[in-house]
Amino acid sequence: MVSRISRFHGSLVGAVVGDCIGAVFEEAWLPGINIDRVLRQVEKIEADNVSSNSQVISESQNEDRQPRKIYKFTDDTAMARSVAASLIEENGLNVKDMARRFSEEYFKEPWRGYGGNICLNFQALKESNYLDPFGPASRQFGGHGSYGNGGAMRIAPAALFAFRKQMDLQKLRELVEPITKLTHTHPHAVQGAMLESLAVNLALKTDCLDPDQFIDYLCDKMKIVEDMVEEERRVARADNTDSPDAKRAKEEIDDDKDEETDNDKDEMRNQLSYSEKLEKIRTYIKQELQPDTKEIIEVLGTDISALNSVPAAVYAFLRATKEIKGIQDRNPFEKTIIYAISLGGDTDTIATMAGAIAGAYYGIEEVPKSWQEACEGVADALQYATRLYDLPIEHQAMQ
Ligand code: F2R
Ligand code: MG
Ligand code: MG
Ligand code: MG
Repeated sequence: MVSRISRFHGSLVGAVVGDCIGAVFEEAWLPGINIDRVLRQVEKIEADNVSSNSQVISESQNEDRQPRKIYKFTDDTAMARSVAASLIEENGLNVKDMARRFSEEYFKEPWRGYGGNICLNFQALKESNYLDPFGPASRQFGGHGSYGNGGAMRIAPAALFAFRKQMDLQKLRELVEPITKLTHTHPHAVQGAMLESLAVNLALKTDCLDPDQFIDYLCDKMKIVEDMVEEERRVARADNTDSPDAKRAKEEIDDDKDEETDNDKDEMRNQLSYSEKLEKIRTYIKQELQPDTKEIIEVLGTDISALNSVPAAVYAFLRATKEIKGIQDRNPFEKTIIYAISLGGDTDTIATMAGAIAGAYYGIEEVPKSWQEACEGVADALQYATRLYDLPIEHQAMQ
């Protein structure tokens, strides 16, 4: 059986290697990548590592040796590190502290490949001295908030924290929702972060993976989450109409937003919800012949939106339990990352989310040493995982 500490290490390191290796392909935004191409990249990382290790042995004899290439992490890992550091230092959620860490990290290294709009958020947070940590995000996109996957891509440390504190679904939501809403207030972004955190949390406590049961659990929880988020929206709308001033202000905003709101509704009507996509995944996993990449991209999605990327990450983890042509000699963790990247689109983010789930199940022993040595940020991820694991346990039964 894989130890819990190995799973904590595996999850955070799995996320880092998914980000670093996936980032090699992200900028191309390809609609599916031939698995042999991804495999060649991985083999290059492994070969570089072997030759660099033999060079270390002969260091004194060969001073001209090439330094080994280090694969840089991107915004996905930069933000996950802030989530981990804040939860550890505060032994809980302090939204102002986390907002400050996100923003300071961005201004220190703005070149990490952040999303187009999130940068405006960091600027506004800094200018307001973090006094209204949810304000800037809630005003983005005409008040709809960002539906990007930036909330889900960074949430793995919160899933580990929730596991350590034995949180139930409600407590998990009270943790994940505000962490997400510091930058992403759109319901799809919040629900996506919930799905990713539920998947990591479940992987941590699963000893013998049954894909159908894994989907069952996620589907049940996501139906509850989807209802909760919808109900909250209805209540917020009703509350907004209380005072005459609020009524007038709301009418003005509504006039501005009428067209956009209709577009938004149309878009939501045309998309499958998370629980509907999970049902699709269930069907795929059960069938003998797995669907081709084209169908996965069309049905689950592989773009920068949360709704069109978190389900693909869950699928990649479960798909790796099956035969995948061309990479059958790889262990299931490696298969998860290689397959996730082969889906194309937002490769670093889908691979980071899939890596966090796979690492939480298979443990650190399954993450190749050569990948760990080639990816920037692995040593820090190991430390964050140890510190999260060492936090005091609180007793709130997991449901
Ligand atoms: N952005 C990238 N990669 C692009 C490469 C960057 C390049 N190196 C460069 O410097 O130019 N990757 C990262 O972004 C994704 C996560 O994005 P996040 O944090 O969700 O960002 P944001 O800005 O909130 O949303 C992304 C875009 O989605 C559209 N969008 C979001 N909500 C919308 C809404 N309600 N209505 C309309 N559009 C909406 C916007 O175009 C946003 O800019 C990850 O892939 C990460 O790796
Ligand atoms: Mg990125
Ligand atoms: Mg982001
Ligand atoms: Mg990305």
